[in-house]
Amino acid sequence: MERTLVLVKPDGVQRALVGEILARFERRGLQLVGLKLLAVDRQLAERHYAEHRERPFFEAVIQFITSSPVVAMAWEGPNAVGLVRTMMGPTNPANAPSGTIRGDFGIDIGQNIIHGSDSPLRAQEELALFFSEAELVSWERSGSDWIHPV
Ligand code: 3AN
Repeated sequence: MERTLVLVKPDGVQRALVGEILARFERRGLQLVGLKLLAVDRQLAERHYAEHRERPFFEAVIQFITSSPVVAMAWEGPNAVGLVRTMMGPTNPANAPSGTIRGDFGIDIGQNIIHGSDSPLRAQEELALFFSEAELVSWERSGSDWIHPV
């Protein structure tokens, strides 16, 4: 069982795509274990995007993620990290197939609607950045055995 962090970025929140995105993961069979709306400050943004510090687009992604609220979600399930990445589609929405979140809703690489952790290790680190332990809730969902072996 894995957990992963999803952020609906400022463009996704402003475009009222939160419900649509949440519903896709919920319907797929992932289980919601954390959820909040927050304004990301510069310090949190820099920690989240630390691996991109030397890239030319670093300042642009910091400006963007701090420009308007985001919705942070923690999802749990078998292979949750990979499943979310597949459902998101590639980083550049221009290359994203229809049926993926970026392929259905995006055009621009800078405004690509959603973030999902790219490995189980990063997921643990990113979940700790956005949620306290108390905000991540372990709960038994009735009917999980109709989605995957429990
Ligand atoms: P992903 O979000 O698919 O894991 P990353 O981690 O490579 O992609 O990039 C982080 C964010 O930085 C992306 N979501 C995107 O908004 C932005 N980004 C990545 N590459 C570029 C680029 N070449 N130009 C502008 N923004 C970029």
